Amino acid sequence: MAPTPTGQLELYTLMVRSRAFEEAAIALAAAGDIPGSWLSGVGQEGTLGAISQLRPDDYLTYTHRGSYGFIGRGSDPKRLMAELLGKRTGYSKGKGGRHIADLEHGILGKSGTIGAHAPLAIGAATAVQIRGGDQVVMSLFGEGTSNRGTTHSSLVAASVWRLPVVWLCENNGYMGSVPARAYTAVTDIADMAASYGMPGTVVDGNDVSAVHQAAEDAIDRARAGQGPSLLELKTFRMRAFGESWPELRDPAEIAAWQERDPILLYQRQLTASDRLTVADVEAIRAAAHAEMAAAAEFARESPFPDPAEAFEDLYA
Ligand SMILES: Cc1ncc(C[n+]2csc(CCOP(=O)(O)OP(=O)(O)O)c2C)c(N)n1
Repeated sequence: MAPTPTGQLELYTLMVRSRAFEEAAIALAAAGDIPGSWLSGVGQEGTLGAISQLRPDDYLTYTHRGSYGFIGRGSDPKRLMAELLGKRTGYSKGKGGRHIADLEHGILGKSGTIGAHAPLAIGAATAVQIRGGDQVVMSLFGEGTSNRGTTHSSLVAASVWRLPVVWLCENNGYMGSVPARAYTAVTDIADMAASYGMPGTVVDGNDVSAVHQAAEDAIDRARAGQGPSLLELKTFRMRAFGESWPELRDPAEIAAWQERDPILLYQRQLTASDRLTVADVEAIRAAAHAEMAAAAEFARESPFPDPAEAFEDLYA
């Protein structure tokens, strides 16, 4: 079922706010304010069609890329940005950097070791099952990460134990600058679902309405105790692998995907059906940029943690 008119505007606004966060983070990275490299999610905001449907008490395990998962769950952009800059006011008190967890919004971590978060989804889903709840765990991974052993084992476990997991593979076609055909023998990761014994669906990841529809079915199925599903969202990242990395992909390919920018596509859909006016677009964009500029300012002005805090919050 398509979102209501209000839901459509909310979804569009989430996409624009996510993009504005990304752009603010890119500027901070260029200024040298973000330690390490920022791995931008620009171009992959169509995934919000799935994430935005989670209930507040559901769980999300997230990849290394971008911020839209957090914005989609309602995380505070100020605390997110502060964490990226390693500041004490950040979600992990400045000790996680871009590997953020926001437990208040059910985000169990942003993977540092790729594929390491898939078993976390199994843990959370098993807890839901033992408690007899109806929460859903959504777990994102890239097509490169689909080849990790932890990902395979987790998909098998989810299926065998009929766990309420929605696996979302964001297939952006590249791992670093290496095209997927060089490291994956199948064209569609969704084809692998048959071997795990769960439904697998290929979705146009840049068409947020299509993502919404496919995710709704998978979420319903998981919530009803019918087990996991695998959705493969075909998409593209518009930035290089990381902000400190060179862009080695074909400029013509990047330009072609620019035409299929998920925000632009949705904007066209909504304006064509009179859900959105040009004035709305401008107002939503201006508000998003002001919000993220304030988040960047907050992050810049926040203090670094005290060195003495380095040994706090450790698990031993
Ligand atoms: C176990 C492990 N190996 C390698 C890396 C380095 N690494 C970080 S992101 C990444 C690429 C992952 O590709 P994909 O899953 O397709 O996601 P994308 O970056 O395309 O969004 C790699 C190899 C890592 N973090 N962990």
